Amino acid sequence: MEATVALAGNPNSGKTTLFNALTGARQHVGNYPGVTVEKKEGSCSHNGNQLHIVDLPGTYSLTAYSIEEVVARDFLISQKPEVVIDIVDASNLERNLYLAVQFLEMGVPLVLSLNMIDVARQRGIEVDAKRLSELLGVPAVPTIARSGRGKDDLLAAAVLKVKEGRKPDPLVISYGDDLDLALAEMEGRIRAQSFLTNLYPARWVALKFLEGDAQILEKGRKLNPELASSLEKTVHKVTDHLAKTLDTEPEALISDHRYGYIHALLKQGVIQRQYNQNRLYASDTIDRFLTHRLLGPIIMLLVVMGLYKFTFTYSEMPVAWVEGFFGWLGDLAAAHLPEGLFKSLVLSGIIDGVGGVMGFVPLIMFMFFGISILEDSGYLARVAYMLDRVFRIFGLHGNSVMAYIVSGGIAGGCAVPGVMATRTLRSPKERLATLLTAPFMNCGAKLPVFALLIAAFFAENEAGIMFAITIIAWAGALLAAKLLRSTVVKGPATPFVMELPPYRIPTFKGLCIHTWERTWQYIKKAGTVILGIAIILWAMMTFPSLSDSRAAEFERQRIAIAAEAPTATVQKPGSAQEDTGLSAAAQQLQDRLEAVDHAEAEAGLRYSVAGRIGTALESVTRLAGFDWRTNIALLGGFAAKEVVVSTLGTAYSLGEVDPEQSEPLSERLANSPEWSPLVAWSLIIFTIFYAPCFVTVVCIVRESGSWKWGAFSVTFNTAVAYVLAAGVYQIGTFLGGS
Ligand code: BGO
Repeated sequence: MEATVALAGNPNSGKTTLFNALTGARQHVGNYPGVTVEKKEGSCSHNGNQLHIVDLPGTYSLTAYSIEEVVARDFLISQKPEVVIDIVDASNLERNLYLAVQFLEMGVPLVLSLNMIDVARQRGIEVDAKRLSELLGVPAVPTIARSGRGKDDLLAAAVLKVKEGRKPDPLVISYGDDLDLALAEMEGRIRAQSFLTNLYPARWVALKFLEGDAQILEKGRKLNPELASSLEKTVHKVTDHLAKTLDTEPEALISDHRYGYIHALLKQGVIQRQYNQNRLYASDTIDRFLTHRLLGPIIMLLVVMGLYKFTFTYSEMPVAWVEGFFGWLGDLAAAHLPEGLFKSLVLSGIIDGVGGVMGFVPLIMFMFFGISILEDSGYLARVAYMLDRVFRIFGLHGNSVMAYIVSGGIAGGCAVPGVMATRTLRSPKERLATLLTAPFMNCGAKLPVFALLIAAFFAENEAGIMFAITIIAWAGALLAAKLLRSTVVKGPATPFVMELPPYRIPTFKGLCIHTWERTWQYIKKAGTVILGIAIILWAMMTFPSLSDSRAAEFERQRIAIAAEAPTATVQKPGSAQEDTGLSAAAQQLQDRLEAVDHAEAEAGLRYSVAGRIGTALESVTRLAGFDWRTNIALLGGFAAKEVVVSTLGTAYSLGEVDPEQSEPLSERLANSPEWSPLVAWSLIIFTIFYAPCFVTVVCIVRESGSWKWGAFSVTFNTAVAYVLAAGVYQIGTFLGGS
């Protein structure tokens, strides 16, 4: 076999020494074409295999900052050596692996030479080559170039790599929310137009655009000026955004995350320091407490609990203001609109539907603010790091943590980017198990449902209940993952590495921008999708209306009651005279009339399309404690989870005797005989686990590449949700909790 082997590495890593040790006298020196960079070539043989060795210029990175970097990169692309041996200085692994990670991101077949292992040892650093190789997925061979030790093992590993002949999948590192989203979006466009993809991986091209790589920008502009300029526009947008929110640039953030990746990698048992060399950085010192095996999880739970306490305590007043505003708006519309369908649409459909969702904007804003602090400071990455260990037990991967957190692991995320974040997982099985279970997390849309039920039934312990909901979601997701990994998505586990970016003090401006962006997304959704769905569901709950004969029957009942007491003053509840005192007979009359009104409203709702669907499902859902109105709300929740609240708002206001009497939905539920804390728990459980919203299902289909998994997630999740909710309700009822 004959093959070309490129030697690469940082300056002073021992590249020349190794080159000489490998090639001996069989070498010659020239120049790379067109530049004055020296090119050394030589040859050697191993077990009958002929290897042509090319010494690449020493570089620290693969971005076109210097002529050496451009030469090294161009050689890899134009000559396509069968294997690259990256010589890393084992006594200075963190910095040297920076280049190795970039080779892996480029999808280059790589073998690591852990050189200067003797120097590392002298400095008290013991490197576990096997562990490093396992984590990075490439061979790592300890060498001492000066004495030639390890030379044969290195050649053997290189020959084996050539014989494998498999082009490795490029390494995907997560660069944080902002960059990952931009990268995914740019990658899609690059792939769609096969832009430079004959030379480089699509994500790598996107990354180079973000890093402002002069050579790739120039190549791109020549090849497809239109696409290049649209990519640059995205880069400008991201750059502005990062400058405002994190006071940094894409390039710096990319480098932070790469170092974070390496840092985390080395922490996973790759390096053992024999004695303290005072080389601990500030972040390391903080990490000693925050990611401590025992202290870390306790601090993490306290932080999450503190976040909920902060959110519920400070949002209480503004939530009341917004609710008050919608109440006032309802009164205003009730007073000024003429009786009829339009009034019902405005009051029951729009104001109660959208108002119910908008009422939670302050709460969501506070929650997002708290989460932005955790995220921007770098703490969230530590949470992920700590949970890594737990994830392996459930057949998931360390990188699954980020997908869970983005999906709402700390309440308030969204499963759509969460499902997309699973792209950082290399094993398809682990990726599938993650994307199927990430929607169990408590996304921002489920929050209003929980907030409503907590306000109605558990107002005395809001933060505690929210904390319990978080724990239930995590436990459920992990157990479901374990179940999937032992059945439909069986397969071996792969090693994991996570990025730990250094700690930063978040800027107030950045926190406000991140909070506002997410809140605005929520408000926009309430004003568009949810408004639309609220109107459709209102129509479904209003039509067809009761037949004339049935309406006339209720009217006859009213007339009959009124006729029994010709002298009593009959009035509507809530009117001004109500409090002035009625005689006992008049009060009794009024109650009877109210009962007829209520029966008519309920009969009307039940007769409607939605009512019929809800009622048809009732025989099954009763086991979980849900009546037909809740069924309608849950069906609406499949379009978007916030709709559960808006639909309950509409259903209960349509079913009310007097919809003009503005009462927050939470009070209506608390006063309703169909509801109890047990029903609330059952609905909470169901909401956590049942079918993801429609957009998430589409994303699951796209990411898994099959409708089968989209359909699976709808049926599997709903079945899990139903079994759990019915279990809770039945056991609770048995114990006398209803
Ligand atoms: C001098 N172990 C040890 N201990 N040293 C090594 C090893 C190893 O595994 N590998 C290389 N070195 P280059 P680049 C030197 O030159 O190959 C040493 O830039 C000296 N020179 O011997 O040049 C190697 O090609 C005077 O050391 O690196 C060399 O990648 C005193 O690392 C240096 C001491 O190797 C760099 C060392 C006049």
